[in-house]
Amino acid sequence: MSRLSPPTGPVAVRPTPPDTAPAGSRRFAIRGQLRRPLALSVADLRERWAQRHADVVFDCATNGPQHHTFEGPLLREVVDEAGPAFDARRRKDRSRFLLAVTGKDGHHAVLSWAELDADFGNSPILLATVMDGRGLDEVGSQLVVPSDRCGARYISAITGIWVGTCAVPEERFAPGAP
Ligand SMILES: Nc1nc2c(c(=O)[nH]1)N[C@H]1C(S)=C(S)[C@@H](COP(=O)(O)O)O[C@H]1N2
Ligand SMILES: [Mo]
Repeated sequence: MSRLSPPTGPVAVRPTPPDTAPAGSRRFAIRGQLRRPLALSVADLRERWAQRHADVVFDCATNGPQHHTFEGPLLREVVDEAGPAFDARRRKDRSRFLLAVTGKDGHHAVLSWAELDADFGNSPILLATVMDGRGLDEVGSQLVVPSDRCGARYISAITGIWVGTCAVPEERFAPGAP
C-alpha cells in the first residue's frame, strides 16, 4: 500500500512540456510592473528596434581585459515598449524603478531605470543580437553595459528581465535619534 494519500479533489496532472522550441526562436520574458509584458526572441530584437553598435573593453577578475563588438537595440527602447508602470512625465516616479536581468545559468544583476533614462545616466545599454559578428539567435541575447568597467553585468543567454520598484522598509523618523 502506498504511504502517499491519494489526491483529494481535482488535480490537473500535466507534465511540463520539454522546451521543444528551436533554440533560435526561444523567447525571454520582460515582466513585472508593466502595462504590456513582452516575450521576445533575438530575431524580434533585431527586427523591431533600431540596431546600435558598441565596441567595448571590460575587465574580468578571472580572465583579464576582454574586447568585443556588439549590435542590438537600446534596452531603454525595448522596455519602453513594455510600458513601465510609472508616470513617464515625472522624473521622480521613473527614478524609483529597477531592472533585474537573469541569464540561463541563474546569474543575475540589477540596473536602475535611471542608468538608462535620458534625463539621468543616459547609458547606451544594449540587448545584443550580434556579438563579434555572430548572431546570438541560438545562445540568447546578452546585456551590454559600455559604461561598466568590469564584465559582471554583461549577462549572457538572457532568460528574463523583471522591471519594477522594490519595497523599501519604512524609515521611522525619530527626531533626535542618532
Ligand atoms: N549568464 C552569465 N553571464 C555572465 C556571467 C555569468 O556567470 N553568467 N559572467 C559575467 C562576467 S563576470 C564576465 S567578465 C563576462 C565575460 O565572461 P566570460 O569570459 O565567461 O564570457 O560575462 C558576464 N556574463
Ligand atoms: Mo568576470
